[in-house]
Amino acid sequence: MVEPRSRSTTPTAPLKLLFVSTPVGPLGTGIGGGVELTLQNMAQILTERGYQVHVVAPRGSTLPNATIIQIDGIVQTPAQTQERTAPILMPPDSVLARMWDYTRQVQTNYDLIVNFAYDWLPFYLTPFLRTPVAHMVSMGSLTDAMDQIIAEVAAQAPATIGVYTQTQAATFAFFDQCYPLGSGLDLSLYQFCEEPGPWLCWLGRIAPEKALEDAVAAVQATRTPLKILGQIQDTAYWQQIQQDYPDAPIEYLGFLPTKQMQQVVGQCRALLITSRWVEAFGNVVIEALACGTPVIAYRRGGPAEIVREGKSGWLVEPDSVSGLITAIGSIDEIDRVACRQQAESEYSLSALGDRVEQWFREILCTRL
Ligand code: HBI
Repeated sequence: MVEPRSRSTTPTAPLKLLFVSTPVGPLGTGIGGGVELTLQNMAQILTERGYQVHVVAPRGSTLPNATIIQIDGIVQTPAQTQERTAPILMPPDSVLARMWDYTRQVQTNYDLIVNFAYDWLPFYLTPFLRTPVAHMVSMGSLTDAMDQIIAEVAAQAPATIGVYTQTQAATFAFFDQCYPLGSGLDLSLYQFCEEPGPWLCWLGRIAPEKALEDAVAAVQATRTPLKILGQIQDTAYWQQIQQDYPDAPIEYLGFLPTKQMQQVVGQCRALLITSRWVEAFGNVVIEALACGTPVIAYRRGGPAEIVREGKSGWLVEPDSVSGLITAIGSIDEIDRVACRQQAESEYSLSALGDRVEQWFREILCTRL
């Protein structure tokens, strides 16, 4: 009897990829926020699947098991600190300019370049380059100059504008030309914790757009101890919070690497997300769910797409401290096992890897 032929899917020859990092700071320092984790996780799953991944990044960058080309130069001003009408900023001796000059020189060694910078230059250079560029857009609409240059690339090179969520895409006029990728984590790095301590936690870059003061105001009222983790990006802002809430039950633990961070988050009753701005995604949300820790978040941006109300946490009226206080009182209604299960079904590294491979295929076949 003739054996039925297995449906042969033509295997895509493993691609040679060049990842070009965010220029706001070295990878591994936390200054690059969520996009650092995205770059690291994409590099990990694609390397595991046989792709060659090289990473161009500012000097001082670290990345587990990836080939990094370290580039000198002045880091870029964080885009979220700029006015909407801000002109394009390029410091002299810019690390961004140098990373892309290097990329120009080596481009023919790669099948695809992936840009992780939320900056004007990589988008402007895209049509000058012979190797196709995929753009991982890490934030929602912030400035007119970025909106305009991304729109031009979206029109010239379909499917090359990757975003985290539909909510983030919706902040752009070209929302229907964005390719939603969600995110993903190496869940083996996150231990499920069944019995938390009394603490709540807050995790992220300490900067005005993250509105840490709302979380501090809420725990001041409920007298629930709050552990704070993350990079202090705006020192004056952090000092102001401590002055405004001198006897709030808060403890700052610094920016911890994933292993230590997840241990702390897993022991907490809930993660508080208080962002003032439209978070593109909210990696910290799926990091908490992976530990079994429910999430209390403003109904705004990516977290509002991730948190399942009453299942993996509570969504709160944006900027409402009293809403946070009410949700804190209802945390024990959430099943911590359901939180971990949502991370496993929707945000595993392999789920992200599938979505990214499909994205690359769509870009390259439109190029062929
Ligand atoms: N600002 N200019 C600029 N470029 C980036 O790549 C950038 C940024 N601000 C924040 C940021 N990237 C990352 O923290 C994102 O994950 C938000």
